[in-house]
Amino acid sequence: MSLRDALRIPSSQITDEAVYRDRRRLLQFLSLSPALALSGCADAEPPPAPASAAITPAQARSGFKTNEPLTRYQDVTTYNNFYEFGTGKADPSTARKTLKTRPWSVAVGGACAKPGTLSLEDLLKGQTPEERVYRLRCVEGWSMVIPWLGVPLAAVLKQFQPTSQAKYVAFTTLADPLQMPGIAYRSIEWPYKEGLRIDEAMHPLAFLATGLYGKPLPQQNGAPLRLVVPWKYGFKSIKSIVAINFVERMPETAWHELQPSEYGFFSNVNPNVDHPRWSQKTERRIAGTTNRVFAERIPTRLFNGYADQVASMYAGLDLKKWY
Ligand SMILES: Nc1nc2c(c(=O)[nH]1)N[C@H]1C(S)=C(S)[C@@H](COP(=O)(O)O)O[C@H]1N2
Ligand SMILES: [Mo]
Repeated sequence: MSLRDALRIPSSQITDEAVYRDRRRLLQFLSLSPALALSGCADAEPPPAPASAAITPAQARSGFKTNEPLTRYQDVTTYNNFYEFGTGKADPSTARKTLKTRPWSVAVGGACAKPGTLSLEDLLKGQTPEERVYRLRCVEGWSMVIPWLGVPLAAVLKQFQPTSQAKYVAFTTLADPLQMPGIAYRSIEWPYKEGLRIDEAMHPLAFLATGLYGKPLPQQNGAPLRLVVPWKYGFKSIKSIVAINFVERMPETAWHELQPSEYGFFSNVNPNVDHPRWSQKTERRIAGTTNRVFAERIPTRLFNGYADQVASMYAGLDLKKWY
């Protein structure tokens, strides 16, 4: 595939095409001038998390399900962002299934008492799989409702006994050009990286998914293990995780590295803070409809509708400054 092909917009491109084309043009620009991608200066550290951000278990559980119509399996698994397999929405599902998801291991390290590289089976041993029906809001302005299968992130992280130096958690995706054809293009500074503040990572809504619709996770959705953080823009929900690190400083993240003025570390869904190039007030809901072209536009909600569960973590934080 040529670079031109990789950046071509397929005629099947549907949701928010103008916005999407714009984002892709930025990518093209950045990948052709790598120096620009590195020109962002480091942000100052944000104020620490409030001391008591605890929510009750009942409050947490109220966010675990929603009665909103589910996005069809077919759409969840064919309309994807997974740039390691190409930048088109259909690329991840149509790419040859070259990603080898078994055996799979995850290296966990940094500020913790019990670091180690564990097989996926050992990482998840003793955990009880749960279903979570979450909204997923992409920064591009479309959203889905997805029934995930997996385990709470906190339960997995606690096994490694993070120390008091562990202020943030950094996640890394596999970056293997032999298994991931999109790695040949510098659309992102591979490997894809993401991060959470430690209290966000330990929040009951933060989830590690291993499946969806009761089935194992397809390659295009981030098999065999991906993060799901429902109150943040979709790009925080990093796929095909191979490393987890407890760190003291706010870690660099893939989209922030590419364009710091447009993609912040927190990236909480917020209709009151527009993307510099488009509004975030509404979204096109790809759910409960057979036609995603004319999927209805609905208002975007603060923290993607999870404010009751998560807002306390950001008390006193200027959400415009810490976008
Ligand atoms: N490694 C990796 N993780 C990723 C991405 C990616 O390109 N690479 N795309 C992100 C974006 S922009 C979104 S919206 C979600 C999409 O998840 P889905 O395809 O399962 O709906 O995955 C996120 N995780
Ligand atoms: Mo996204």
